Order: sequence, then structure tokens, then C-alpha cells
Amino acid sequence: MTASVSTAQDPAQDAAPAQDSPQAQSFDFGAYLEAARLRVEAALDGSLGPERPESLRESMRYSLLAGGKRLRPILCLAACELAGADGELAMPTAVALEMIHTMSLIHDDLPAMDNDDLRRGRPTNHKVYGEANAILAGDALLTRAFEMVALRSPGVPAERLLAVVGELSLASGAPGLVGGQVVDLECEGKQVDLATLEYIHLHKTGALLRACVICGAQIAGASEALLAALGTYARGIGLAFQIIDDILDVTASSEVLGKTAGKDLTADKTTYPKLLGLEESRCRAEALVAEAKAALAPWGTGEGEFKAAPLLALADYITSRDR
Ligand code: GRG
Repeated sequence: MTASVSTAQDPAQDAAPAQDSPQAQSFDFGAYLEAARLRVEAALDGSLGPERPESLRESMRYSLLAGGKRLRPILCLAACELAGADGELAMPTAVALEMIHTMSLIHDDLPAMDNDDLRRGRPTNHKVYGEANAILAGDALLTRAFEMVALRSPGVPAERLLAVVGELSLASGAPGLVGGQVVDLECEGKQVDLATLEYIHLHKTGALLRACVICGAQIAGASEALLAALGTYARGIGLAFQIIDDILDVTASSEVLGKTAGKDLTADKTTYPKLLGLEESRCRAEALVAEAKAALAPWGTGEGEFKAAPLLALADYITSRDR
């Protein structure tokens, strides 16, 4: 597939599809999601090669290729395409994002953290490979993610890759995942207010979702206006994603979720349903998705309609998903 780089500076340029394109007439989100998922699965499958020893490679692959919705890499590809470039250009970064996400799941499941036995419908990494190996598999996935961007992203200008490395560092470290996780652990068993809950989720869940769309767009050389709009979009979908996660924790089964349901209650965590009730939580998630979609309005009308369609539909998917 030929990759092209856009230097678009405004909504009309960022997202102008071919005129009269039949794709612009209608958008089949189900087909889009499945095609994008398959592209991502293939890229993930080919992403781990030289890791040695073999036992490390096996445990990395066990978690990385265990399924999952692949929402993060798909958001990255969609943002890259909205910003006017071929999504394939962002595939190594999309893989890196899934590697960071998978690392965070492996570490989150450890006995010292959430202590879980089930993830993506399988025994957790440490249940299969032991705690030390699970920590190391997570460490290797995290560092491999940066290698994907810095050394395995052909065709992307170096200054864009540097910006992506910066975003991924912020999202993974104390200003993102780690900071959110620390506050989350500190708040277990305590009464937490809405502002603290929002802080936890904007960092623990929202930071990486933000990095997905920002990095995808940076690879395409998106304008500052589009990056700002994507930041607002990401805040909305990040919080909505976590609200729905909290709702599903009490309404769905472990079988459907592929992870232990009812965990928040057992761990005595403050959740949106606990603070607001189920109905109010769902309304809040829907309002956040509406805010997220509104941020992309300048890129989602007229000629830009088709290129914005995946991110708009992905926002709706966040509230309609059942796992
Ligand atoms: C060591 C740098 C470093 C970071 C780790 C453990 C940790 C710090 C952070 C925990 C982050 C975490 C697990 C947040 C929860 C995010 C979340 C809601 C995950 C579920 O995402 P889905 O539903 O899962 O997209 P699938 O399986 O579909 O990918």
C-alpha cells in the first residue's frame, strides 16, 4: 500500500476526500471496524521477531495476541487518515500503542496491583508464566513500543516520530498511566469524590486514548487546529470509555467481558455507578460522547464527512459496546 504524507493546515485540507467518492456517500461502521481490526491483528502478529530468549517472546505474544477490541490502534489509524495520510504510515505507532496497552494490562493484573486471574478470556500472563516473567514481558513490550516508533516507522519524517515518542512517554509515565494507577491504588477502600475519580480515569485510561489520536494525527502532519480538536475528542471518549467500563463491571458477565466481572465492588473501588447510579452514569457517558463528536464537527461535514466518519462512529461505539 502506498503511504502519503499530508501537510494539511485547516479542516478543509485535512479531510478532503475524493469528490463524488462512493465511500463518501455511506459509511458501514461494522465493515470498517472488522477490516481495521484484521489489519491491526496482522501487524501485531508480525511485530515480534528478534526477541530472545524464546520464553520471553512467547509470554509477550501470549498477551499481545490474545484478542481484545484493538480500539487503541484503530483510533490511531483513523486519526492519521482523518489528518490526510494513508493509515499504513501510522501502523508501527498503532502497534506500539497496543503494546503499551497490553503491558499495562499485564502489570495491572499482577497480585501487587489488581490481582486478577482472567484477561481477554484467558488466564492472566502471571498465572501462565509466573510473576517475574510477567513483569519482564510487560517491560519488554513497553520498550519495544518505543523501538517500533523510533526504528521501525519507514517513511515518516524524524521530527514527527520525535513528537510521537514525546506523546507516548507522557501517556505511559507519571503524567499518564503510572500516575493514574498510583492514585487509583491509593484510593482503594476510601470515599472518593467525582473530581478525584475523573483525575484517575483521565490519567489511567484517558491518557493513552489521547495519545492514540494525537500520535496518529502527528504522523500525518496535522494542523494545530486538528490536534486541539482531537485532544477535546479524546477527553470525551476517554471518560465515557471508563464510565461504560464501570457500568459493564456491574452489568455484564465475566464470560462476555473476558475479565472478572464485579471486580470494582470486590476491590472496594469508587466507580461512576457507585457515585451517580447507573442511569445518571449512562447519561454522562452519552453527553461526553456528544462533546467528543462536536469537537470534530468542522472536519465532519461536507467533503470531510467520510474521513471523520470512523472517529465519530468509534465515539458512539464506546457507549454502545457490550464488552
Ligand atoms: C509500567 C509504564 C507502566 C505503566 C503501567 C498498570 C498501570 C501502569 C496502569 C494501569 C492502566 C490500566 C490497566 C487501565 C485500565 C484501562 C482499561 C479500561 C482497559 C480495558 O481496555 P479495553 O476494554 O481492553 O479496550 P481490550 O482487552 O479490549 O483491549
